[in-house]
Amino acid sequence: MPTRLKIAVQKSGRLYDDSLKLLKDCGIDLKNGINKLKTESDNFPMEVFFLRDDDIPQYVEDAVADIGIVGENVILEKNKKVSISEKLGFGKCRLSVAIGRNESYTDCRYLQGKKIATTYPVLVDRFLKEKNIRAEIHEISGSVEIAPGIGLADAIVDLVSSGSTLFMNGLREVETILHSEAVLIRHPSLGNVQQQILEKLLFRIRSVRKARHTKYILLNAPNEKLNEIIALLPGMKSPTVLPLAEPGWSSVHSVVNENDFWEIIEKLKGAGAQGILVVPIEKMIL
Ligand code: PRT
Ligand code: ZN
Repeated sequence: MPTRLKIAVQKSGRLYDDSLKLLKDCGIDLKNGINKLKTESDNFPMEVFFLRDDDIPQYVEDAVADIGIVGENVILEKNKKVSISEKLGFGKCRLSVAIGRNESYTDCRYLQGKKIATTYPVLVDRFLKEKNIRAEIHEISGSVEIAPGIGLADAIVDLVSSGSTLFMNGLREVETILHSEAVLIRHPSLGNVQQQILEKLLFRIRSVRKARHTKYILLNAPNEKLNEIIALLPGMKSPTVLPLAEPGWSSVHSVVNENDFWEIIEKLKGAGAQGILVVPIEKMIL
């Protein structure tokens, strides 16, 4: 069997859907086998292992998997010998300190001598040392948010995304220890073939991610306004300009960044652009 790049992804949970979607958007089709532990691709030299997220760093360190997709929070907590190849832009969250909603809080000295419940003892310990605070870390394996309510701890450190879990448990966020998102990790020394497959994969991931943030824009412009309109459009190089059947008018095509999008549209309309169409881009190869 030809060499395949072995990737570990979460078998279920918050990163599962986005991890598989990323592979799909990269044009990698996976066999829908009954085997839920692993599968492979027919059209890309890749084998996929489905694992618990906490185990992924160890599997990659041990080279059982060559690469993996996991939250940066897990990598930083576990301290394994793996390197981060690429941030992936999904699974975004923050690791935060939370205390009872009615407690008064001015700064992190509040935590001095307190009991903190968390599933992230390493990151909490590092944070406390940086801030010169002595506190007791109480490691628990889940449902951290209930610890203050049952008298197990004075504060917690946990992952937060919308904040609703904290809110529902009468807690409020007072410090952010780190921001995290899903990352692609790799074994530090891959074989030549695996390295080449990884580079292909990274090229595709970057093209897909770039396209997600970019839109293709088409508009009609009166020729006397073309220079002004073109100046508003950054594009990859310069915009494409095609004559319309109607004399004195041109069609202008370009790409715009999602972040600048509304501002540019308003300016384009102000400059006389008409019939503006905005369409998603599937892949963007630079
Ligand atoms: O079974 P397995 O061990 O694989 O999964 P798991 O239960 O350990 O992990 P999972 O699926 O919950 O999370 C996987 C990864 O998703 C984490 O390591 C983070 O990198 C990322 N992520 C993003 C989150 C969240 N957002 C998140 N909100 N992980 C957990 N949460 C939890 C948090 O612990 C808290 O209980 O969601 C709750 C808070 O959410 P909000 O929206 O109420 O603030
Ligand atoms: Zn887990």
